[in-house]
Amino acid sequence: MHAIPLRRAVPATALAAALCLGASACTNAGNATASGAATTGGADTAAAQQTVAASAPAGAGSGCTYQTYAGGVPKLDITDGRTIVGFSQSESTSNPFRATETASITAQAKSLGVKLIQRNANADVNAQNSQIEDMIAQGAKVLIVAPENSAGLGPALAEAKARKIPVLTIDRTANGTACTDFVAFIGSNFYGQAQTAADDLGAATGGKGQVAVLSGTPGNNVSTDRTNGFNAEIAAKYPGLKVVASQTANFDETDGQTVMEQLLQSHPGITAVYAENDEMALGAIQAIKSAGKTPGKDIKIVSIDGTQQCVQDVADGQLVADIETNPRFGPLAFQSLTDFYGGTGVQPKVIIKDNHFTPANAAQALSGGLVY
Ligand code: GZL
Repeated sequence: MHAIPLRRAVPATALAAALCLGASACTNAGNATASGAATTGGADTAAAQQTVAASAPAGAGSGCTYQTYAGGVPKLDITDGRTIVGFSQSESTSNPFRATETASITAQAKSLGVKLIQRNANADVNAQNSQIEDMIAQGAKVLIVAPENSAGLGPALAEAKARKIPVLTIDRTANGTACTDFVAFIGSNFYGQAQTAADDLGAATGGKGQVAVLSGTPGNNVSTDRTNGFNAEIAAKYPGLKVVASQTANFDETDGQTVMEQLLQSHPGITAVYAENDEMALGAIQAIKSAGKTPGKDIKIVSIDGTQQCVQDVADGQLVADIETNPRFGPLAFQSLTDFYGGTGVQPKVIIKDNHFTPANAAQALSGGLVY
């Protein structure tokens, strides 16, 4: 097995340090914290300089290994060029988050000599089940899965478990128990992202106004945490900010524009928007402009993902801030699998670090190659 090189973390640059979310020292995006850590982010360097933290700091307790997972599974060398690893992507790569996520997994697999097969479920959970079962039939012995939603993958997870095929979930969680139904979860701190979004909107509005929430696809932990975290922070700190409407736009740009048009008609007093992802924020911006209003002036908008167009919109003043959802799971996912088979073990919840793009750093982040 080729050990995945654990390069020394590149010291955070001044810019990278300025991008950090949360109080913790910020290092490179591929870095992670063990389960439970409150970190909601940290600086990133350009993806090319991705570093990978060990799966958990020493002393974080023994993690999940091939000996302890689901009663024990065969020890494999995933870099032998013969062992097949299957990657199940949930949504279309038309979304830059998905495109970057898929590219990161694919690139890391290639760099390690991993034989990777992959499928894309286009946001259809039934398709994701059958595609996972198909990859198992094609010979996949390990699975990396970005679940479409938290429930619904029972059949695929059950088949994988019955065949002693470990499943590593990234990006969203699947219902079940770590180290029993899946190895672990690697993803952002979505609740913390939402709290930061609420604080950004509170600052931009002076804590007053009428807020419309464009929520993500129902039925997954990302939408749930981003809604709950935002509402809790608003209630605790900004009594003058009233959520007058909250409606799903399914993480989709077209739906975001349609829903925003409807909300502007039903709530003409809207002065702020919280979009739970950038695709919906882009749609909302179009709707606001079509209504003859100016984003950033008449209506303050905050969003989550940190994609190129929206970070540019932050730099241009159309968005008040954009919290990154770091999709660069490749190094961390394969490091976790190395730890799983190598005996170090993988913690149940590994939080990837996200950046925080504001008017103070957006332009520099774009020119510094920190935005996907
Ligand atoms: C977050 C991911 C979300 C992104 C959206 O990890 O599941 O799904 O924030 C995407 O852009 O649709």
